[in-house]
Amino acid sequence: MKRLNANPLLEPADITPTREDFEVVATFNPAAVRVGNETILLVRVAERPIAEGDEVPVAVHDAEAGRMKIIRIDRSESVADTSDPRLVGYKGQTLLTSISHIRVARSSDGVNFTFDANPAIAPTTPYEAYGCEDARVTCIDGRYYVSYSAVSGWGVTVALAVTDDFRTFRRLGIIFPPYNKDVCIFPEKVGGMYVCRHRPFKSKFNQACIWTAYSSDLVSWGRHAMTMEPLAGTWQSERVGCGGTPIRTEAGWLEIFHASDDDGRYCLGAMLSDLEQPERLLHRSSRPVLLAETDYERTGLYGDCVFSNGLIERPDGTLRVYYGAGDSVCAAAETTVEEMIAAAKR
Ligand code: MAN
Repeated sequence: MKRLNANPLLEPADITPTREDFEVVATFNPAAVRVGNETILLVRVAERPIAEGDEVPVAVHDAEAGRMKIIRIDRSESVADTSDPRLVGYKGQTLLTSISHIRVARSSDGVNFTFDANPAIAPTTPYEAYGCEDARVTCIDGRYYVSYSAVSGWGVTVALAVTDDFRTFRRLGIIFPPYNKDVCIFPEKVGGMYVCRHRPFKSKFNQACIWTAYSSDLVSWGRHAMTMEPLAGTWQSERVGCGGTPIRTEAGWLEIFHASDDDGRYCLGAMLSDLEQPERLLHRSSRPVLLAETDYERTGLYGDCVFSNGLIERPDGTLRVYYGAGDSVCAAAETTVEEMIAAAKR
């Protein structure tokens, strides 16, 4: 893949926080879709209350009260989790050091983006108390379905919303219970059913694998099947998860997935699955198609990280891969369907 010279495309300085007492810490992991002449990104915007002194301020959305609750954790009270700056331990709970919402950014050239003035999907339901993260968007019969992580003290779940205009979004509820994330919906039915990928978390018995499921209404999912496991001793040893909307090609469904190794380093890979039975993996790349190399990928809220949930195929067979870098900014790279098929088979 070739990175765009304009990278990073969006960064925290490009947006004003939702409140004067908040600061934006990251604008990353964008879903991507072409609508007419516009490229639309659904960006994860992570904010936090501005600290006053030696504290870790945490914002949690209170659905009943309909507003944010700020918890000001004295550093002496917090259980420092130095392994992950995204989390903070407090009174036996694990909280997030930032709260995310999903925001639309628009562009006529796919490179220069402007954020909408207001959030598209912001914490509202009790399942979203800790935030709405990492959207993926799929156009089916002219409507746009958005899946995202809804995070709360009840765990990481997957929620679904639908929009026709990217201005108003209607919530369709939680489609996967905890712990699950990384859901992308295929752009067409296979064997008369909708298809998606999902990613249950690892446990003492299982690794974090990519699963496939089927549905007749996009809300109730079944016929679950394990599709792709991590590979011990490689760049994809710790977890794998799907990327943006799969693309139908002659060689199978093409997808750009993310993977992390035992050191928590995130790379992108290419995979191909059977057109008629997408739960059947055909090929996966033995080498990453993108790994964190530039400054904006190696540093940030969580460095050494490239994570893609936005994939756009252009009519000429070129691919635009939108991705989050260092859990902090949005970037994009360019490649072709042919090249990614070859990479998956390599
Ligand atoms: C992980 C990371 C965070 C995210 C939480 C909850 O720790 O992906 O960025 O906020 O999970 O989803």
